[in-house]
Amino acid sequence: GLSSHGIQWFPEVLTYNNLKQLKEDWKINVFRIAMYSDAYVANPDSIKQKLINTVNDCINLDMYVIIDWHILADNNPNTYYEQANTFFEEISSMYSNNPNVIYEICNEPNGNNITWNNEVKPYAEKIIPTIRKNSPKSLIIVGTPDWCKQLKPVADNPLEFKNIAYSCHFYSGTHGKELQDNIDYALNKNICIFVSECGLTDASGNGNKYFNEFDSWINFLNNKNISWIFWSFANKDESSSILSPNFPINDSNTNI
Ligand code: IDC
Repeated sequence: GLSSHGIQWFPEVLTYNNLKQLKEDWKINVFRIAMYSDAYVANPDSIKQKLINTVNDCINLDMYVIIDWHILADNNPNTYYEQANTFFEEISSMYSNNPNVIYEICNEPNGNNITWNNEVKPYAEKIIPTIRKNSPKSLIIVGTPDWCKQLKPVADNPLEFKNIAYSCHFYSGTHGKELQDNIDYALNKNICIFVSECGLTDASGNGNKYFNEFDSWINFLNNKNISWIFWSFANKDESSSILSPNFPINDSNTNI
């Protein structure tokens, strides 16, 4: 699948026509909507409306759609816990029991003091029941510490809920065998891993592209039946964007 960039910055490319081409020509079957939590908190109504429009487009195209509460600069998922809880309460009642919709409750917890046991797991233990109350079987993806690389503490102390996947994120210019070993450690403990974001640049999202390293990552994931989503479907002038900056965003007949 593909991930949007932050929908507060690059909403124009998220049209029905573009999503339809991604499904029919690019053969993606899952689209991730990255809704930055700090942008949402600053401006909830307009960002939520853009998210809802795109979720509806994906459902109408019969794709999976991931609603990504994209924490990043806010480091700790508990920073905006109240807002996250209200958001997931509202959105899960709107899409109650819709099998297309997948919930990603915190993009990338990060920072030295943000641990699984003390911060991320307690957050998940509060948000997951909020979603489950409205939508008992929905797949929920839970972010892991250190920008979704620290899988061992999670595998040693997983959540008690069913239908949970844990996210692992890689950028092929930065991450390699050490992270793959973490995935193997988790799989050996029967932990479900979902690569809800990855890229072929370094972790900055810009600079060189590392195609060979990316290919070997995809072979590794395919061998283990792990889903992956590419960052990003945007026309920003940076190496991780798949559209060029002069992509004609206002032309509804454009072929991607
Ligand atoms: C990057 C964007 C960049 C933006 C930056 C800060 O590509 O344009 O300025 O975020 O908002 C992640 C994050 C994702 C990052 C991406 C590349 O989830 O938001 O996007 N990345 O740096 N984790 C690892 C890499």
